Amino acid sequence: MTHELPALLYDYNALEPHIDEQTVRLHHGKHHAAYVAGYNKAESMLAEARNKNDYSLVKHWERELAFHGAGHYLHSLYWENMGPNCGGQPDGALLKSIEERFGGYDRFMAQFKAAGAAVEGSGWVLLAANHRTKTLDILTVEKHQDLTLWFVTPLLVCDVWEHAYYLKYQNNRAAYIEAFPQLINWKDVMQRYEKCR
Ligand code: MN3
Repeated sequence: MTHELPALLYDYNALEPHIDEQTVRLHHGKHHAAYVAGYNKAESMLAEARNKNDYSLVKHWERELAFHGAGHYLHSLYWENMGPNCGGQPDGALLKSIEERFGGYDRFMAQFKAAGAAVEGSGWVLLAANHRTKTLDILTVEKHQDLTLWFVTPLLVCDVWEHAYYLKYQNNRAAYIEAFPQLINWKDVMQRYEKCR
């Protein structure tokens, strides 16, 4: 299976002023595209290893598979869970679950922002549905794949790699995270939650 870079559902400048056009162009067209290419490469190299029955580099390609594959999926979700004229708060079943789990939307968002700001190095913060506990979790990820928990479905993700914010916010990751809620497409997040319930 060949993986492809998904088109954005909005213009490159649609996330202004919170995320600038140049950042979105580079982030989507260069960074995300590189993860898609890396994912395809890892899959083809593992297929070649099976054909040749030569697993001398299997550790390397399995690592590449996880890094680039997770990068591709997280970025795909990131573009979908943002949009122009968004923000506000969720409602319905998702809001109810957030309230039950975190003690209210404001407490949820406070933890989400703090967790994102605290990611060491490059990574992500996400809201996920946990299929074992039937509740929600806020998780942090280093790189695209480290520190993950199994049996979860990411619902909302925020990229906190420097390439997501450095052109506009420089080293001030907290300011980028502070602006992020104004871009959240809660309709998309709620649809994802409905699908996985
Ligand atoms: Mn990124």
